[in-house]
Amino acid sequence: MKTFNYEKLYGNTNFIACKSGLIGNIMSSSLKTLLDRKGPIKRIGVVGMGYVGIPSAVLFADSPAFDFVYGFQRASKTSGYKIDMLNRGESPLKGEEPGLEELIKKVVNANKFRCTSDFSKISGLDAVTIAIQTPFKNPKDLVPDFSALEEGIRLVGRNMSEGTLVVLESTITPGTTNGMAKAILEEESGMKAGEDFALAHAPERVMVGRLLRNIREHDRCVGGVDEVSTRRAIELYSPVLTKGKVIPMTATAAEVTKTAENTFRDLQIAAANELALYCEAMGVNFYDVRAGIDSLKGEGITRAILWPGAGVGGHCLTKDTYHLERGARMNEGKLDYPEGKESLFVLARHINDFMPRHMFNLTKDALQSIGKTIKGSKITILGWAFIKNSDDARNTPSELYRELMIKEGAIVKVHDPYVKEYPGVEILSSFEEAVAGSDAIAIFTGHDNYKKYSALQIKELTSKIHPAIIDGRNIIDPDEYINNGFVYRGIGRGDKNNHPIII
Ligand code: SAJ
Repeated sequence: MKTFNYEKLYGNTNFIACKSGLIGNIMSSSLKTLLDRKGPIKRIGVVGMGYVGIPSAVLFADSPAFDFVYGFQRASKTSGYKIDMLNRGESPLKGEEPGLEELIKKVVNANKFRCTSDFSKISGLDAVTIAIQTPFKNPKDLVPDFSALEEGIRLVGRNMSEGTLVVLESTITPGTTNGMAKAILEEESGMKAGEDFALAHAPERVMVGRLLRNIREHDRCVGGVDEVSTRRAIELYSPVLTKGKVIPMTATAAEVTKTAENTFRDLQIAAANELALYCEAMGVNFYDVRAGIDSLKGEGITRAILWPGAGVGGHCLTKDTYHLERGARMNEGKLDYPEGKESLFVLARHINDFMPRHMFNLTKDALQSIGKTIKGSKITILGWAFIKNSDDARNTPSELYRELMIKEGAIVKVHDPYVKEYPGVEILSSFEEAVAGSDAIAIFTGHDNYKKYSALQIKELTSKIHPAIIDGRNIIDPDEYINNGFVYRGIGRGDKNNHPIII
């Protein structure tokens, strides 16, 4: 683990310079003096006990560089249960999260971590990070729902002390740290950012299923509203990084970096989805084409073709494009862009949002090929989580498909091995019960569990002569199913989607 040289960081002004040389505005001496007097960060608060806040808090708590960590969670009906669970050393996150439960137990037993809903405990802490969801109320008009974030920032501002470092880890519209966040903290605390307290943005880069590893091993972009804030934030994150390194920049550059990296990923997925749709139309196998394109290597040629699928879900890719768009459009006057042309990034969102509807069209086509309609058919959705082997169902692509099916008069059953409950949807944990009597099965999530079932086993459960199977994650072998009398459809499988039905 990296040791932290406090003197070296503060003593030497050109310790770290990013390409632009800017790591925030000029170094304000008053804040530097204040922090020098305060000394190194020892007591930390993490606001928001979710997929980002919980692993961050226990990693801070597990670091010998820090003395104690509070996890702050509102005692709300939906999330209050997490407080007692965490203080019992249990993880409220149900998916596969290697090492997380053990680490929670360790830091709770060592009295280095405690979860509380008493936000007054923020006073006297040296640093507070905020990891609260930042969804979009209405992507079309680029209106974010910052209500939860704003409330969190207000609670921090109301309770923080002089010299506290506040770090926003949530993904936010570029300009928010220097804008809304700074204004609220100054209003609530009566203090000034960059003089009486430090303020920075250090966006999270975690993926469910590898939360701890991602925080330790991914590089961390850290951007303060001024140079002292950036350095204080570097002091906070350096001790928890193992392979990752800190990348200092300005707060706005960090906001753009985060929103852009997710926007680019979404764009790459949209390109794969569009190519898959084209491959279906032209009767070829996307995966052959992908392997072909991927074979062009060397001379610095990289071909990062991602994977098509039943849709893009989660709390990140489904909204970060709109944060980036909003950041740019808030500078409309300075933006030079082709007249009347839609943003490439937003178009990518539309293509990825179309994929559950494409799954619906494939199901309709498959049933029609055996003289059935969606109306009255029994449809099974395999996978409600947005990503495999996880219980995370935020913005799951399965939801639109289910709605379209119900609207068309189908009887829909949903199965997921990890997601236990979801507002308004009955999630079955018995695979057999979910598939029994089904006319069509749509694979929405590539859970490893599903790979253990054979075509014959599934056919028996459906007790249909020609059940339909729609593979939205390319996890089954089309020939195994076709040869067992299934009607097969797969995203990107133009080579198989018009197969003759084997009697
Ligand atoms: N997906 C595809 N095809 C692909 C990859 C993903 O259809 O080739 C779908 C997935 O099935 C899922 C969705 O996209 O429904 C998102 O998947 P993801 O693998 O991007 O998972 P996230 O959203 O949890 O993680 C992303 C990551 N961002 C980048 O890699 C740039 C992660 O590093 C971020 O920390 C995370 O967003 C976040 O929290 O912002």
